This record gives sequence, structure tokens and C-alpha cells, in this order.
Amino acid sequence: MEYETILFDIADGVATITLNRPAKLNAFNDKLIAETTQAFKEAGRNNDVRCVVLTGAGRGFSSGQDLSDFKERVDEISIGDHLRHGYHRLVHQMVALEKPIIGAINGVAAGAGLGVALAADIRVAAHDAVFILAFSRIGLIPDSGVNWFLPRLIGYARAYEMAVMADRVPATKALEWGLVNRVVPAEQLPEITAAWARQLADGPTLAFGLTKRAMLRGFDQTIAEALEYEAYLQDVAGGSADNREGVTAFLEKRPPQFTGH
Ligand code: LHQ
Repeated sequence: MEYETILFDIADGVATITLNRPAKLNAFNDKLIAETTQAFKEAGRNNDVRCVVLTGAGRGFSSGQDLSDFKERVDEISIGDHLRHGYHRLVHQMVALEKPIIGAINGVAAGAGLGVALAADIRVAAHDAVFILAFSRIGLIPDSGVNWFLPRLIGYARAYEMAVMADRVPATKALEWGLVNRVVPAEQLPEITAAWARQLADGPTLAFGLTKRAMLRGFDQTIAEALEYEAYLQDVAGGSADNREGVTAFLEKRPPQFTGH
């Protein structure tokens, strides 16, 4: 499929989606939301894809909603409906994708841009990246999943502080808070992300996908429900070729060759 606002590349089991409106720090207009959602759908359907990287072109990851674009249409559509028809589909697509998603945060992630970054499973940030919950600066509440993801990731008090202060949280503090998994020198971000993505793409994709499902579902389960769900999913993973290969490779004292099935 041809895209206008993203770059989409598949190589060696890794799909890379690059938000590509650098003049506006990759602010989301409707097309960017729709194309990013479609790219995740495409990555899900393509069995060659076993890991997805989401990053931004230029000096930003994403500055959130394109405010100039939305301002022109604010009388035609409510913000709630804009969210329902746009960001919600994107976040659902990312959460439902049973393959690991790495967010390579190359610069500022603000507003809904931060929401989309939070819907990735793992985040690697450039040393000079910053995270801003910009919503309150324009009199809004956090949206695009931020209220669900952020307190779970960094705790309520820090999440609430980020929301009401709308301060720039630098990458080093984001690392300390658990908002990102790693911080790397900016010039090494593409290379380090690619190496991690390749490692994940060589892994037991089915088990990685089921792990994502179990952990995300676990946020809303009792311990009894979580244990039962784990047992159910473990039977699925236990029936996979990758489980047989993993055990055989261990016993034969060689590295496993996972196929993702
Ligand atoms: C932008 C944007 C932008 C348009 C930079 N839009 N042009 C959902 C549904 C519906 C409605 C509302 O909201 C939402 C959810 C949200 O996402 S709300 C939060 C929306 N985002 C913001 O409020 C952030 C606005 N941007 C900023 O505060 C700054 O640009 C940040 C802090 C991200 C970066 O600052 P700088 O590094 O100083 O860059 P800059 O401000 O100079 O931006 C570069 C260009 O990008 C500039 O254009 P220009 O033509 O002057 O070079 C900006 O106007 C443009 N831009 N963000 N969201």
C-alpha cells in the first residue's frame, strides 16, 4: 500500500513505521492517524513481520494532535468523536497486535504523540528526547490512552504530576520513572533499536504475542483470573513448534531456531 504521511519498510522480519510530517514534529492529522493504524494492521497480517518499530522522522517523535488541522474542524466534529474514530482505532490496533512493538523515541513526544508512544510495548529514547503531557496547556485532559497506560507504568502521583504540570520530562528522568526502557545516545538510536528489533524478530513470536495479551489483560484481572488465563495461554504456547524447538535446542546444547509458530 502507498502511504503519504508515513514511511513503511519491512526487512528481516522487522516492520518500521516512521511518522513522516517532520515540519510539524509529526503532529497527527487524520491521514497520519489513519495511515499509522493501517500500517499496524498490515504488520499484523504479514507473517514475515515478527517485530514492529515505531519512530519519527526529523527532530521529533510526535507533537500530538495537529492543532492547526483540528481547529479548522472543531465546529464539525466533537473531540470525543475525533478520538473515537481516530486515536482509539490506532491504540486498539497496537494493543491487539500480538507482536512486540518498540517505540524508538527520537525527540519530543507530546500529547497524543505520547499516548501513541505509550501504546508501544517497549520504548527506547534518544538521550535528548523529552516527554510532555501537553494537554492541560490547552485546557484538555490527557487522552489517547494516556490515563490508562501512564499511571500503570509510572504510578498515579507521577502521572498526575505530568498531567497537571505539563513539564518537559527529560529522557533520563523518564528512564528513572520507568516510562522508557533504555536511553541511548541520539546518533545511535536507529542502530541500537534495529539490533534489539532483530533480536525480537528472531524470537518465539507466538509466545511474545501471548505474553503481551496476558500482561495487558492482567492489569484488570484478579489473581485467580490471571492464574487461570496464564494456564490457558500456556497450553497454547506449549503446543507450538517454537516450544518444541526451544526444548530440543536446550537439550542439544545449541541456540534455538525459532520460526514464530
Ligand atoms: C505543530 C504542533 C502541533 C500543529 C508543533 N500541531 N503544529 C486530541 C484530539 C483533538 C484535539 C486536541 O487534542 C488532542 C490530543 C492532543 O494531542 S492535545 C496536545 C497537542 N499538542 C500540543 O499541544 C503540543 C504543541 N506543540 C508544542 O508545544 C511544541 O511544538 C513542542 C513542545 C512539542 C516542541 O517545541 P519546539 O521544539 O520549540 O518546536 P516548535 O514549537 O517550534 O514546533 C516546530 C513546528 O511544528 C512549528 O511550526 P513552524 O511553522 O512555526 O515552524 C510548530 O507550530 C509546529 N507544531 N506541534 N501539535
